[in-house]
Amino acid sequence: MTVEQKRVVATEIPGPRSVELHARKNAAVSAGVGTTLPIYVERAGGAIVVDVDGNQLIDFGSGIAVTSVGNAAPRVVERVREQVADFTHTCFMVTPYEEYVAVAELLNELTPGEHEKRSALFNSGAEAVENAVKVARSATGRSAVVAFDHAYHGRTNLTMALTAKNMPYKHHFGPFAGDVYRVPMAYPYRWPTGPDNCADEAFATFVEMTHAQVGEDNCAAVLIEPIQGEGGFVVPPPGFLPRVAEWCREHGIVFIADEIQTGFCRTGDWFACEAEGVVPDLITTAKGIAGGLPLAAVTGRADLMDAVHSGGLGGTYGGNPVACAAALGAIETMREEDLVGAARRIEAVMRPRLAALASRHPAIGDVRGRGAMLAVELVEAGTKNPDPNLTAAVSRACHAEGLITLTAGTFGNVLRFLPPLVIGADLLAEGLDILDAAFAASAAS
Ligand code: PLZ
Repeated sequence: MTVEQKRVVATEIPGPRSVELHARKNAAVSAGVGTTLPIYVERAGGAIVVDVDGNQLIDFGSGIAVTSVGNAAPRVVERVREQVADFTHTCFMVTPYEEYVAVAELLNELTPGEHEKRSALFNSGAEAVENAVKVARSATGRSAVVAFDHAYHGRTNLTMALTAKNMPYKHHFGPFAGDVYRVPMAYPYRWPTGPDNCADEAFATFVEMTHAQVGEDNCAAVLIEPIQGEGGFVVPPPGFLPRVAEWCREHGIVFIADEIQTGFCRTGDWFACEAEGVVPDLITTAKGIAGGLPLAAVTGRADLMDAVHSGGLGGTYGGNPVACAAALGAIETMREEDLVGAARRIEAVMRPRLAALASRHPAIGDVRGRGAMLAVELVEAGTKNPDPNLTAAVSRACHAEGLITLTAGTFGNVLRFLPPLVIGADLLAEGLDILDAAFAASAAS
């Protein structure tokens, strides 16, 4: 690793060169493209991001759960270097290459279930979700898709329809794709009759609404994130996912797990579905799969994936050889460095620290997540009223001290943590100290 794994705050954050670049950004880039933290990146390695002013920030975001193997991970860099010198593109649909096939083989092997599988590769998470729906529709001859409250599935037209939250994802962008239905998510903290009733009641409501408003025979797919990402790291209570999957199986409905944010060791398993032994019919992956290069996939039952007519799935860049090489390097890193174990060790350190923080700050209503995908939900003390302002203030205070944090949640009141799985114990502890101080300062003001 060429970047020293050390936090450095050399200037105000953002520093003068970043401020200059941000002015250029505002003059050149569409206002529609937002910025969480306007420091401009010069280099990054492992769990440190270096900006153009010489600041070195601790990364608790991993570019939204992408660089799980660390930024510019050595095996990823090496494979990409070799591949880019060999050839950059041919289009897999025109003249194929081994790297794509090798990634598909690994996906078929690593995703849950021992059944025969096939994969297809794409460029982005949204594209993978769109294609999973295409496969489900083609294989079942049905069209309806059921999605959940607080879901996030992307920004294309169909995936906007599948995403729950209006601002900023959908506002003024309709009309959206049809035949999409939404049901309540099993969200223990906010379940009206309390967390203990959540699994049973949410399952019953899902069945009732799907039966009454869609009809099982019209339903091609049920699409769910096993732990919701953008929606605020909502973890459904034990038993909910297995029952939904089983009910889908009984009715010939394709159960699609969107593991774009949860996949590839993030939650302390290769895939989040494994925690409850859930075997999805189709699974969508992206983000962590390729250590920072754009790659996404749909993997699933061979009978479903092969039901599509030849030529029905594809795209110019899907499974680009450089992105595939990166994926081979990332997956090798996950295996060689036991990143499943690393995610569990991160949880073992972070969860007690977050719980301790919650005991001191009544604004923390809930601590949740799994593995290295943890979050706190912030409310007005003594209520469950979301507090997005405090959430933003704490996040900003972290940024000012050189810690990259992200927010999430339908109500913008969730502070989420997605450190690279290779983060060292010292940086992890230092990041948590900064968070602690940020809470103390923001809660006091
Ligand atoms: N499904 C579960 O988390 C992407 C979105 C960032 P793309 N989440 C980060 C933003 O504001 O655009 C995501 C996800 C889940 C699908 C997607 C979509 O993946 O690669 O961003 O298209």
